[in-house]
Amino acid sequence: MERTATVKRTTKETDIEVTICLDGTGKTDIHTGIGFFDHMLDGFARHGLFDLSVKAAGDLDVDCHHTVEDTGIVLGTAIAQALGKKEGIRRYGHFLLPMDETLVLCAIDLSGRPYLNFDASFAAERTGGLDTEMIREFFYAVSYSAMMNLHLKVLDGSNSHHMAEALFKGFGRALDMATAPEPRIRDAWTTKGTL
Ligand SMILES: [Mn+2]
Repeated sequence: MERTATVKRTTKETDIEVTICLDGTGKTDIHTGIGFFDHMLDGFARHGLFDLSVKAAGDLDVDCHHTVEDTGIVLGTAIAQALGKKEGIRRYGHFLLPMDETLVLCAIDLSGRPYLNFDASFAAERTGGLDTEMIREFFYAVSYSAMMNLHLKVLDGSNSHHMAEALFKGFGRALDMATAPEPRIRDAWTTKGTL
């Protein structure tokens, strides 16, 4: 059975709908109104082999803040719903993603205890229509709403586009590993009995 979820969230600032299938092939349909953010979410889904649809209409006349943060909340919620009880999965995932001069580390524990360790500083204030300071806010929102432990570190890098893209792709790869089925176990992989 495919693990999939659709989550809709509407506030005075944004109107967002996300559908994710964790057992997909990397098919995407992403429209946030921020071209660079679409490019990032596309890289995340393609490299995680998730099918991902994102429709976000936000107050971009203010700035990109609400749209990016709220998309993170809805995506994280959809990931949590698609995972359900997290039975029979690997739980931990990690990846080292190189992109030209950039090297990014991502490590994940689908522990049920949200935590973000984000270590990246961008030379550019903006990549396309995305304020680079929003990249941390996005991952913070995802980690808390999906209740995952998420470590993201740019170990090396100078080009902000590469750094951002490597973070999203590395996150996709690591999440694919963490959500992958582990046929040797039937329950959640923990000594506590539940995640
Ligand atoms: Mn690119």
